[in-house]
Formats: sequence, structure tokens, C-alpha cells
Amino acid sequence: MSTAAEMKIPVKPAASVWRGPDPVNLDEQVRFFHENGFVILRNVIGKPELDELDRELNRLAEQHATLPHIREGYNLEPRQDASRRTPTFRKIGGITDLSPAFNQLMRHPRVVASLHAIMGKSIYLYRDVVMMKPARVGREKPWHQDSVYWPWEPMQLVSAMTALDDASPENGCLQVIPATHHESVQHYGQELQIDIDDAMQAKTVYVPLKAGDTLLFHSLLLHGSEPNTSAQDRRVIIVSYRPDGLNFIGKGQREPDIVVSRQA
Ligand SMILES: O=C(O)CCC(=O)C(=O)O
Repeated sequence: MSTAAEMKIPVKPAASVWRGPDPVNLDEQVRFFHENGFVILRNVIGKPELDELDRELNRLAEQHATLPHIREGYNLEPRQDASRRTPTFRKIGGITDLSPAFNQLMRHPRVVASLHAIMGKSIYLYRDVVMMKPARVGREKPWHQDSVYWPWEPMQLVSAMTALDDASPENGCLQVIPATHHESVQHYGQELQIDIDDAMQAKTVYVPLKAGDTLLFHSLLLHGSEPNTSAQDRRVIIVSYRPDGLNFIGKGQREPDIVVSRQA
């Protein structure tokens, strides 16, 4: 891995494309997740739910001027697409408070069952954000590990990324480097990122998702994505979940817990 003193390198095309197989059985999912730092749940939601979430995102874009700023709030793409009627958002945070349909997705029984198997009996919400990655203007996300931004130790959160559109190498689907979730690495810069060397580049994998698939990934898994230069939006919702037993190391007051699910 490169150091801060070296040049900032853009995210390059990945060396390979993840094609499965994706474990379905819970025990196999847990084994696969611990080994690789991710696991994919296919077809978690279908067309009716996707259509409803699409309507919700259109509603929120229309109403953006009056929406409350929840958790990360929202954020515009540096490059706006003038052909759209509403501002071109990069992300919308606090989405599960803004929309009942997204709140329901955060608690989806299949996702929650896999999370319990991986994380234990208690699951709390930490972060909930829609990443819009809009056609033509969606910018890249440099290589990073989420936990280096986050005020929780040990760094053992799990994120669920559910695709709201088909996500492919063409429209900037996520890239990961499997099995990098065992330790944190030094990041640099305002956006907190790392540059990966040729050996790491050779291990990069695109993770294409069909709309409705959910990728679960460890908060230390190295990931990034290229810009979306295609004509297809690549929207995903990412919900990040925290297990019991982590210490809050942030500044200021800790937010009250939001319980997603608790097993007896
Ligand atoms: O949406 C993406 O492509 C990447 C998002 C991401 O890495 C993040 O929110 O941590």
C-alpha cells in the first residue's frame, strides 16, 4: 500500500468480477463472511418493493428543501446534471427516518437473520444512507475501510448494501479486496483513503448486484468504486449495523441506541 506522500491514484478497473457461488445456508454464510469479509444475499426484495423505494426517492428529491437533516444529512454531487428536474444528490443520510419503506428494508427478515448469525443477538443501527451514484456525474469513491471513519471499537460493524438499480462494472458497482477485514490500515487525506499497490490491485474484484440483491460486508473490508460514466443510475442503500459490546470512542454525546433486532 502507498503512503500519504505518494500520488493520489484513481480507482482503476478491477482485476476480476465476482461470480459466486453465494452461500444460502446461514452457517455457510457465516463461514464465508468470516473468511472473505463479505457475503451476498440474492433477490432480497422484488419489483413491487423496488418500485416503492424508487417512488420514495423521487418524493424525497422533490421535497428536499423541507427535509430535516438526519445523521449525515444529504449531499450533492460536485457535478450537477442539468437535465434533471431535481438536484443531483450524491447521498441521502438518515433515510430510515425519512421513509417508512426504507425503515422496513433495514429490518428485512432475511437480512436480519443473516446479521444475527454473523453478529450475535443484538443489532443496532449505526448508519443509513442512500448512495445515488447518478448516471454520468456520479463520482468515484476512493479505496477505504469504513471503520477508520467510525467512532466504534473494536472495528466490527457490518453493512448491508442493497441495490436499487442493477449495479455493474459499467455504472460503478462496488469493488472489494476479499479477506482484507482482519486489520485496519493507515489512511490519508481529507476523505480518508488509501492507494493500493499492484499486488493489491491484482486482488480487486467487482461485486455486481442485481436490483434487490444485498451485499453484507465487514466494516474493515477494503472497498471503493469508479465514477459512473454510464447512462444508468447506480443507487444503493447502505445500512450499517453495530453489535453489542463495542465502545464509543467519538467526540461529544453518543446518540441514543436504535435497536433493529434483538434475539431472546
Ligand atoms: O457507493 C459506493 O460506491 C461506495 C460507498 C462507500 O464506500 C461508503 O459509503 O463507504
